[in-house]
Amino acid sequence: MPQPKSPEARSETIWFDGDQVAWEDARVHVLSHALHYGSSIFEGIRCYKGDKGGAVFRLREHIERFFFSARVLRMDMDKLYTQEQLERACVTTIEQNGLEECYIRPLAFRGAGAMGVLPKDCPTHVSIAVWPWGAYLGADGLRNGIDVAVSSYNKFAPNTFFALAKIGGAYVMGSLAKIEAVRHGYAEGILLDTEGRVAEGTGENIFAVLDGRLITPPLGHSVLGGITRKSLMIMAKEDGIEVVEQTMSREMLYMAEELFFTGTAAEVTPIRSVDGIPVGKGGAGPITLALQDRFFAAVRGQDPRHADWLTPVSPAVVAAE
Ligand code: PPE
Repeated sequence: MPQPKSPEARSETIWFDGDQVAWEDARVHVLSHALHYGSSIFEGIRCYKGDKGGAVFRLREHIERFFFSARVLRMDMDKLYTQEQLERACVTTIEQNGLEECYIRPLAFRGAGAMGVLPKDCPTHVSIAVWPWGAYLGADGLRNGIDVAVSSYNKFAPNTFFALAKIGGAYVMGSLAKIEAVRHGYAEGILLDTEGRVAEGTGENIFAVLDGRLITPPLGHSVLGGITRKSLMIMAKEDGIEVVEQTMSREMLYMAEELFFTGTAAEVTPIRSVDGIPVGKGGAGPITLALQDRFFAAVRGQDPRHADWLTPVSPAVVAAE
C-alpha cells in the first residue's frame, strides 16, 4: 500500500486503539463510515518546550471538548475510554516519540460496519498522532501579520450543523474556503455566517480591537469555542483590557484598529489586511503583540498565574528506558 506522502507529520509511533503502533501501520479500511460520511471527530493540541522541558497546553480542556464532540456525534467513545486515559495516552505518545515540542492530533472515527448512512455495527476507532509543527500561518505571519480575505463560502447556520463540536465532515467546507483563499494569494479566509456576520477563519477564531476593547463573535454564531480564544480572553482581562463577545459585521473588519486569529495551530497570528484593506496602520498591532507575548509566556511555563494550564511530559525518561 502506498504510504501517505506526509513526511512533515512523520513520527515513530501513533497511538491506535490502545496500542503504540509503527507510523506506517496506522491504517484504516476503505469501507470506514468516516471516509464515506465524514463521521469523525478530532482535536488539535500543542506541546511546548519551556524552561522545565515539554508541557502540553490545556490538555484537560482539549480532551473534554473531544468527548463533547463524541457526544454530539452520538459516538460511544466514553464506553471505551475515560478522559484521564486519553490524556495519559497523549502524554505517552509524545514521550514515546521523544518530542518536547509538537502538535497532537487525537482522532475518533466510525470504522467499517454495515454500509449506508445509518452507522450500524461500525466500531469506534481512536488514534493519537504527534508531530513537530511550526507556525501554521508562517513564521513571518506570526511576527508581521497575514493578508486575509472574506470567503465566498458561508459558515453553516447553527440550525444546519454543529460549529461547537470538532466534527471531521464540517471541515469539507472549511478546506474549500482555505483552497479558495490560497488560490487567490491570501493566507486564510474569514467566513461570514449565513446572516452575513463574521464567524471565524477556517481553523481559527477571530478577534478585533475596536476603541481599545477586544471584540470576538459570541459562541452560538457558528464558531468553535476555541481554547486559545478562551485563554486569550482570560489573559486580556488580567491586563485590564475590556473583552466583549459581540456580533461583528463585515465592515467592522475594515474599521478595526487591530485584528488577529487564535487557534492551537495558528497560535496568535496578527492580521495585517482584509480584502486588500490594511488593518489599522497595517502590520501587527501593539495590543495583538502584547497578547501574543502573554500567550507564548503561558505556553512555555513562564507565567506562574497559569501554571495549571500545563501538563508536563518527560521524553528523556522514555528514551533512557
Ligand atoms: N475555529 C475552528 C474552525 C478551528 O478548527 C479551530 C482549531 C479554532 C477555531 C481554534 O480552536 P482552538 O484550537 O481550541 O483554539 N483548528 C485546529 C485545526 C487546524 C488544522 O488545520 O488542522 C487547530 O488549530 O488545531
